[in-house]
Amino acid sequence: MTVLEIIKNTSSGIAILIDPDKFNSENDLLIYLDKVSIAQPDFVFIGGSTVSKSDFQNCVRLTKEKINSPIVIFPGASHQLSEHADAILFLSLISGRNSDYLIGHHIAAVSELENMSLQIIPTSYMLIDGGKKSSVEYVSNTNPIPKDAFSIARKTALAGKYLGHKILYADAGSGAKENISKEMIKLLSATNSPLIIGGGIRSIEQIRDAHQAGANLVVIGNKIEEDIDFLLDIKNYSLNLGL
Ligand code: 1GP
Repeated sequence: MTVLEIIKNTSSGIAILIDPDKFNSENDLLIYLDKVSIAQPDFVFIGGSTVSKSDFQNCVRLTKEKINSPIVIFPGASHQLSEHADAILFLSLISGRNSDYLIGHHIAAVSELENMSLQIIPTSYMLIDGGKKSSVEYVSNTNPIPKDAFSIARKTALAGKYLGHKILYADAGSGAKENISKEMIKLLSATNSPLIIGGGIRSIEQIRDAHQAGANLVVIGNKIEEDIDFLLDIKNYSLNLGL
């Protein structure tokens, strides 16, 4: 199955986000990867708002060596590419009005992408206000959709779908104070696009709520960096779903 098909066919997926910028040394990254591999997440996402090309490529290569889960590029910019990954979320930041993040970086990535065999997944990427200014918001110089602007969020999601995007990623931003509400997830899920939810998720209850509200895949980054034992909770959650 392709990465897109796996996401479409799950209602309880978990992706662990690795931002290569968060590690001070290769050794720190290797220790982290060993721990993530034990949790056996459905996916590893790799990307960040400010990561350099060499750090990015090194991180994907090492992740491929250490972890069996499919690797999906969650790019912060056009240089975040690697042939060692399985797929790339070809993100269009449709909550914003910055042409660089709607089409500019995409064109810049083409000459490398056409020489790689990555699965390219056209993705609507929507930032929803998470209670503090996120790095993506700052770097892209865009505003998120207010957390209670349900009609705007729904219409934005549908516009992305009508443009041909195959998946919707709604993100409260890395380290968000407030994760996306169940009400918002239900509304976005009703647009019938495979749905990825992330930003500020810090508990199993929040993961369960997101899945029950209609998220196919939940992305977790900061919480694991802060509390590595959370990986065990995630593993138990996934195991218990199969019972
Ligand atoms: C951010 O959705 C991801 O783009 C993950 O956010 O690091 O807050 O889990 P956290």
